[in-house]
Amino acid sequence: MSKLRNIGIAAHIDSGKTTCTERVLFYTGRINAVHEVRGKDSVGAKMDSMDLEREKGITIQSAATFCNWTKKNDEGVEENYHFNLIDTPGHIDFTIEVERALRVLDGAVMVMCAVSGVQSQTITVDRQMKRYNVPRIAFVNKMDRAGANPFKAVDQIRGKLKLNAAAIQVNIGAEDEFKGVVDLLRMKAIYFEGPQGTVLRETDEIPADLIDVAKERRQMLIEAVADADEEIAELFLEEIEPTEAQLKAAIRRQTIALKFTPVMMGSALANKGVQPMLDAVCDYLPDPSDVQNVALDVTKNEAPTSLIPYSEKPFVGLAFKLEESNFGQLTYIRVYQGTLKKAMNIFNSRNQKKVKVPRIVRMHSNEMEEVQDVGAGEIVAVFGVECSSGDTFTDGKSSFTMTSMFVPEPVISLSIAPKHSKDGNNFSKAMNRFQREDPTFRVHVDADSQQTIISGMGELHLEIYVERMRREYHVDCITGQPQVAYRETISKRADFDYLLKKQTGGAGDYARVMGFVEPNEELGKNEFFNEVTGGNIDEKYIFACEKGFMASCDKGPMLQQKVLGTNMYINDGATHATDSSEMAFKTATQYAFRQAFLEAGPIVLEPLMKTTVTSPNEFQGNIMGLLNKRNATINETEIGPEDFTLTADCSLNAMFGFSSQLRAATQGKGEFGMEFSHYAAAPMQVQKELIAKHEKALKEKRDGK
Ligand SMILES: Nc1nc2c(ncn2[C@@H]2O[C@H](COP(=O)(O)OP(=O)(O)OP(=O)(O)O)[C@@H](O)[C@H]2O)c(=O)[nH]1
Ligand SMILES: [Mg+2]
Repeated sequence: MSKLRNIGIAAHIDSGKTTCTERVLFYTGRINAVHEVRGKDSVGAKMDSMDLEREKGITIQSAATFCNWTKKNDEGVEENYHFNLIDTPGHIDFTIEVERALRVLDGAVMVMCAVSGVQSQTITVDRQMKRYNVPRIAFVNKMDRAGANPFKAVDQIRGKLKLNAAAIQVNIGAEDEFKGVVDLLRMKAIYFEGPQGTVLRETDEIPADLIDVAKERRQMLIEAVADADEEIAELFLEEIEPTEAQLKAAIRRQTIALKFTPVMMGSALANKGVQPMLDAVCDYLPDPSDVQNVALDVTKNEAPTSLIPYSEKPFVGLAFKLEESNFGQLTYIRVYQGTLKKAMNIFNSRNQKKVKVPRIVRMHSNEMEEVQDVGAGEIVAVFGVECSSGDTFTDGKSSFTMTSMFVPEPVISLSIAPKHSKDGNNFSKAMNRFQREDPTFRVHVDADSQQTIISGMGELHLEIYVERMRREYHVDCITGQPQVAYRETISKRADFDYLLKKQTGGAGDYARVMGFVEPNEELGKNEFFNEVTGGNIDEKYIFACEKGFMASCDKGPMLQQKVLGTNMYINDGATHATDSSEMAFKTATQYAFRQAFLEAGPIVLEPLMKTTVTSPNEFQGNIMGLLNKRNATINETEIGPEDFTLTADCSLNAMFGFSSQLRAATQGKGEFGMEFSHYAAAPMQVQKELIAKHEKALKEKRDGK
């Protein structure tokens, strides 16, 4: 177990995660030749196995693989390590892939670009790593690029991500002249030579012009570790130089304790620096037994219980990702405790369903290798186990469930329909599949228009599914304009007293509900409160009221968009002996809600996006102009020697078409990224327009009928 590492590679888009992973697979002997992302040989990297990924040169789905790395220990003895590795996508639209990888991994390599440093998605990934307490090492990639500066990245990790980080290497040369690194623990120079950097030449001779830099950086490293580690702090105070073993042990301790981040550097594309990074994974990232994993015991009121990664213990595993394959559903499972064996019965904690495990495989991107059993701490995939993503499995002897992962809300949606009606079957098959695989992709049929609406994290996210529908299911689709997912809320309290009374021949409808609606703090979950005393409304009718409230929140009174941050209290009412019914109370509550909501200072909310734009300095004026036109709030501008980066809050609504305008304004050299930040009130004018447009559409539909 001490030789097992479950690691993820996560970073900003295009920083070189897949290129690094390709090198890892090559140096560990897992693949025989290196193929580049967007390479001229048009083969494409192993981990980007989907055609779409290879065409676009981006990762869309995370891919898992495993490999063995032989490392010399401090006594010079070779030791064999086993890695399970997940390469994740950088584009924010596929962020759920990062989320669920980090949920089950023990450690991560955060890749950064040596020119750009900390970028918008670096910040997102940082947040995700912090959410699941994932220890990490940082790898500053692209040291061969013009303007590369690894220490700028270190400063930004410290400044922007607020992490106690220090370089454990310094670079020998940079840009075209980048040759290798100086290892600051051993004070040795390492050069990467031979074909594809496979030959490591180590020497005690540090280039003369680097000796001072290396000494200074080593001192900074010791100071940073001393900030977190008592043992090193004591030595530091007594001005004793720690030994290599002491320093290494302290870096490992504090990295695992999330109090220190060692930073390394290299260039995956130029085949430099990857092997020491693999050594660092062994040296500094935890093995499964170094990490605390907790499950909730359902029989003991969900008391948290530590899982013990012993293969002899009862089995507990978490299904963190599903994939439809030619051979049926493929379920990725992290084994937290016990052993998973072929033909064994496992139980889904959510519904107690028993399933037999017909096949266990280890994944190597899109290929698989069958295995008979796997022990604690491993990551594998199984066939024939129907479940949802996030389900916990046990051997039936315990009732553990593990907390699931954070799933962000979709912000953009569009209507979709198959072009030819004969494709209806495949269309729904694909929709079902995509929805089960990806919790951030939602499908619903609008009750009024009968249109199928898909929602997701961004334009690219939805575009990819439409394209996959065409390629994998041969269904051409017609799609509507992308729509922003607006929300509705209120700004003050309003009381209601609503009487529903209808007499239509036989039994009538009667329900009276009284109470108020009120905004809750910070756009929280909508809540319903029953404060009726004295039995004026029967318990079962209260339940119907709550249902009415839920239905109203699903389709708000202004735009029929979801309601946020609104509480409803019912404190009195009246019931009729014969005419009251659950239906009547449900309906009355919906009317009451509508009335009160519209009196409670209603607001249309729109998603604000944290937007990061990077471009050569000469275009700064143009970009400012574009953003000002969109009423963006500019939070930060950082001007580098050639490029500048700015972050701004922009409404998603105003950002449609931005990518082509940015391209035009920067001769194609500007780039931007967008990530959902929060909901905020839309400008008054926009609110009015949206409501008017919605009412017009409603009226047209009514008249049409
Ligand atoms: N100059 C230089 N380019 C690199 C380096 N590593 C990767 N690249 C290039 O950067 C581009 C993106 O590389 P990828 O490996 O696909 O990056 P990624 O982080 O996996 O991207 P996503 O998965 O889409 O987020 C490709 O064109 C690579 O050839 C490097 O060390 N130096
Ligand atoms: Mg990639």
